[in-house]
Amino acid sequence: DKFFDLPPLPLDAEGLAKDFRHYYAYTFGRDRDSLSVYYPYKALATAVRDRLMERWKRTRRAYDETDCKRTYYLSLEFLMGRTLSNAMLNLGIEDAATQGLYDLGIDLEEITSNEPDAGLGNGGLGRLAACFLDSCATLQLPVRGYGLRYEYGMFRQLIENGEQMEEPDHWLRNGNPWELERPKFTQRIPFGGYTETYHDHAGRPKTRWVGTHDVLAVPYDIPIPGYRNDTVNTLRLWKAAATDEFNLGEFNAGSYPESVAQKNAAEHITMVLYPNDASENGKELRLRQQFFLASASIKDVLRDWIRLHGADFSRFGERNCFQLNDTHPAVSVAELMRQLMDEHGLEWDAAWAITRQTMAYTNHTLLPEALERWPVRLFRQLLPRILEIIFEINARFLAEVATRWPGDTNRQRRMSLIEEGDDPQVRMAWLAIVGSFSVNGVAALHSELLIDGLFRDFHDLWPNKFNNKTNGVTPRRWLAMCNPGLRDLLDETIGTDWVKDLSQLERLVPFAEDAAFRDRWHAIKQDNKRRLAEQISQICQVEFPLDAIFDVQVKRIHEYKRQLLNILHVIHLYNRIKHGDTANWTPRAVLIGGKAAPGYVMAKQIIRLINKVAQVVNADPATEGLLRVAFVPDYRVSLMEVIAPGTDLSEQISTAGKEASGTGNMKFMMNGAVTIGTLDGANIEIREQVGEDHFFLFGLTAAGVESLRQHYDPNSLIANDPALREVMNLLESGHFNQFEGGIFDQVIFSIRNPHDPWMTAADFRGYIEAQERAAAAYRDRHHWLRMSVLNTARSGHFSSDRTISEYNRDIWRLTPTKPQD
Ligand code: DL6
Repeated sequence: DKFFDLPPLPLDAEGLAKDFRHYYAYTFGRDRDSLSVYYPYKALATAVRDRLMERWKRTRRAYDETDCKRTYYLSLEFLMGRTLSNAMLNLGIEDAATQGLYDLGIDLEEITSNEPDAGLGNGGLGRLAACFLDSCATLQLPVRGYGLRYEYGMFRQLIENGEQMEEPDHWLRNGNPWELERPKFTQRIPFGGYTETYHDHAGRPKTRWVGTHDVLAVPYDIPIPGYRNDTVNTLRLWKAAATDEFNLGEFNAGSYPESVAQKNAAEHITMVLYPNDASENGKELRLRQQFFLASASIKDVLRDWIRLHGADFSRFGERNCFQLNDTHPAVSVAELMRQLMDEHGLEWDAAWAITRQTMAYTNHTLLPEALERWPVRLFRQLLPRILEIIFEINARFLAEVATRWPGDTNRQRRMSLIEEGDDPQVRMAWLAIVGSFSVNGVAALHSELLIDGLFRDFHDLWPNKFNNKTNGVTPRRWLAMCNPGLRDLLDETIGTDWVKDLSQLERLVPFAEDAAFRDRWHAIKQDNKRRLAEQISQICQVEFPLDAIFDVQVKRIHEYKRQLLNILHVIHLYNRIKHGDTANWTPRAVLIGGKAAPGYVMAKQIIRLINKVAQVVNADPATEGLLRVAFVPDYRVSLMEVIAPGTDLSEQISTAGKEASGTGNMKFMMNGAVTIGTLDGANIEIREQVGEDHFFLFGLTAAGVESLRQHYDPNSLIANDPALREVMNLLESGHFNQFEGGIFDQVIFSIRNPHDPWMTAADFRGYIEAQERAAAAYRDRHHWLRMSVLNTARSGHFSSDRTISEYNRDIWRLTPTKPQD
């Protein structure tokens, strides 16, 4: 006990500075000649990590000793961004660290800006997982994240001659001070082989999966600190490694290169994140990743259960919950069945009862191209035992459907887990629904559209399974950390409780009427705009004037998100300037950023168009002081931390019914931006919260989009709208691609196409009128500031703490548990 009884580490400036110097000089062996900026970061990160470590152990002990119910958040993506500043904020040591380093002549911000982003996700879905972990720790809920430790995260985006280029992101190159390898908990994951039946000692027929090629799953743990509450939860990421016997055979036969090649093949599983966010990946390696995550995580959970409770699983179902982040980990349904039956001896009914009591599934998209289906033949070859179990689940499920709707074979075909055809497919969403006790969408509209459309048959069968959990974002990173100026004003005005209880922001409402308060609000916004403008100037060589309205759309590039509509508006403004139509003009700085999936040709052309339009507009002396346009390359979490505080107008302009929720919309709102948007995803709830006078609404509704489809005629819309006609004329005349004829033909065709699923032309008129209203509102500074204050004041609902409290109330039912002293 004496050995383990360590005094708590100091949290003051002096103590931090002392440890910082120790790590810098002794652990990393640096001195005054060392030029690398990386080591000061690593030394400070290590000092901060020490302070998390003691709290981490106390948290783990408390969970074990109270034997509380637990939830496991299974996700192929965790878009964590940077860790250091967030860890210091949550520990409450930023001021001490600033002071301690200042005393050593070092600027803290220079250090924190040297941390690479952990880009282990594509966009909203992965960042949501990261926000959820922060909220779970802050609410002291026993939740553990499980994911993959990709060697290469989201690619880095470069723009060359207006086009997107991709570069691999080897984010682990310099090591990762936040991870702790835990080889003791390594698991063995089977692939390939075949199944055979045998009889167990009691003479019962059993199945086993044999002849497999196994891969090791090695866990790396990352601490997830709660906000100033001593809780530190865990994100466990699996890395693939070859087993020893994997290469021994070949090695003994004298084929060393072959043995190393096999080892590499095993390790490929966690080599790279698939960079598609809105279309299925459909590759064998991706299915390997999915099963690898599911199998390793479930083995880990069952091992832990046995450690605490022995091999009696009768209470496992009531004590554990797996939350599936989209269908990516949905194979977990069958894998839990397999482990319970084949490895722990349970009968089908007992295993199924446990599975249906523990699995919960969140859907994140209605786009048909993103719905995962896997060829049965691929399953048979890679995961033969899992396929057998899926067939059995399906047979029993279809019997239930037949009992409920006798003779309704169409319905049975629709609901089958197997889609018949030349190349039959496993429908992963159906597997997730059948195997789960809860199915939720991520915003009110999205959840309604799910049960009215895609999941209708299942809703008919099990209406009580379906629920909504509107997304949220963590106010720690997305307000307190990224907007220190605003944080200080909030602290002074309404006290400091808002960081843990964002509904407190409501207390700002009366201050929207206070002119002196609005002036202070304005000064902070201008500071944040200056910071953003400096970055844009450095990265893009485009100067944003601070009196302009900062009009921003940053998110993945996708046709449904309609960056194209945004750029059509920019062309319209440029055309007005060229015609001298600039009376009562509001200067405008338009910022667009986002990555296109590398194989998504149309999205890449849209990026190119944005860049070409920006070139022409910015180079034209007529636009000076009136209009600026920039495309910021390599949009990522750390960039959003600068963008959100400096934004005036938030572009949320997707085709209604297509954006499941959106979460960028919430980050902008919290930081006092006003939204211009359609009635889509969480925009609807944002508008309800802030009030219709403080939101610039335009466009078709989801129902309007569907009913217009039958007779959509973009060409007559273009012919009858002079503004749109002139925009199309500029585009079609090659004005933005003078020496590169034809490069935008496909984009232009999509606008004129009567089958354009995204209906860009239909919303053009409403959009430019809403933009006009926004521009006029911005000219009245105090009117705008009032709206800005009210947006922040009414953003409390979009804290991920609220979302997670609802998950816990309706789905997980965990008891908040404090770490032990
Ligand atoms: O739920 C998080 C996030 C939503 O906010 C976005 O609206 C939604 O597009 C995204 N979904 C995905 C999955 N595939 N697609 N598309 O990333 O989830």
